[in-house]
Amino acid sequence: MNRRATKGAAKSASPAGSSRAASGTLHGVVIAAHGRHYLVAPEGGGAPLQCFPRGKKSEVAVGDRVEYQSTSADQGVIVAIGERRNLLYRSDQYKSKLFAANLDQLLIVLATEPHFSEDLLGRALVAAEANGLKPLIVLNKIDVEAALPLARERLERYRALGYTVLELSVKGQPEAAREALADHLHGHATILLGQSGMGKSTLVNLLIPDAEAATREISTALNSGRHTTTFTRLYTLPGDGPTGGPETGALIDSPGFQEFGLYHLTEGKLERAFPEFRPLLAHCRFYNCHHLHEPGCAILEAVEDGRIAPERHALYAQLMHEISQTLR
Ligand SMILES: Nc1nc2c(ncn2[C@@H]2O[C@H](COP(=O)(O)OP(=O)(O)OP(=O)(O)O)[C@@H](O)[C@H]2O)c(=O)[nH]1
Ligand SMILES: [Mg+2]
Ligand SMILES: [Zn+2]
Repeated sequence: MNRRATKGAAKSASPAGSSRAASGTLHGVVIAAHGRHYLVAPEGGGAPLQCFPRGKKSEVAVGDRVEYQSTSADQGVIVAIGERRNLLYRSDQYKSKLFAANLDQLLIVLATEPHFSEDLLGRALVAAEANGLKPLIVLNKIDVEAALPLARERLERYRALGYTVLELSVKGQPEAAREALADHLHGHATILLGQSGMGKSTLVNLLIPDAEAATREISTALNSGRHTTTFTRLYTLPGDGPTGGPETGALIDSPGFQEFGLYHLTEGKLERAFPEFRPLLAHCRFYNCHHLHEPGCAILEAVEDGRIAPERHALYAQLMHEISQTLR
């Protein structure tokens, strides 16, 4: 998939309240993705269908509203993708990988152990900001007391930037975790991102009563079946409506990952994705300042006198380098 194709994928959205369009196609929401296999929940209810996209390229994402035609009782072909509010994805020089579409929030799941990557955290925050998603950070497994002080210390910088950090023990104190998350999640479409083993699926299982059973079912249908999550899956939060579309509350579990390339960002989006840069951007000497080596750069001055953390500027510089590598 390339950038242009992603943009071009938008087609007519479905008419509200009806799953049957005039042309004989049906409407639904993509609730699971695993390679070219998708599960589509029919709008208006009913059992999900296993669907394949028409054509070779797979540009369908979890959270997409799609038009499909059924080919048998439980199978179908996706023929069109509805207009997207947004599309979260990662990319390197050559290819992109879709996370999900039509999101409101990005919940970054970290843990006291295994040791989390601050680079991935920084990238996830940038991705959230660049897509207009509200970022939330969860520090899970606070029951692992020996590792807690260091994890807290590493997150201090992000609290100072104004990001919400929720400290939880999803396994040790499930009720407290549920309570801490309820207001943040209700009524929003939230994707959980994080490295493997942080507790994303444990959190989903806490909040979605039948998630474990549903996961087993899909693992069978999509041919996986390991403990670690291998596909992206959308669940509707209890009491939040039937299909989990953008107007209701949804929670999206995703496989853990180690790389979060953002080669597709533009320079303008990138500089604005750092909240601590924003108030300074108008104060650089040159209007087209890249904030890397320029004289009179307000960002570099702030790094110099400690108002901006050098590590954050280093991440910015690395991401600038990456977007300059894109084959345009
Ligand atoms: N000590 C402790 N362990 C936890 C907690 N929450 C989850 N775990 C454990 O952490 C391990 C990984 O949890 P998962 O929920 O599978 O992690 P994940 O983020 O979904 O991992 P992937 O699917 O591989 O991306 C499991 O053995 C959980 O039991 C917690 O609050 N405390
Ligand atoms: Mg998982
Ligand atoms: Zn500058």
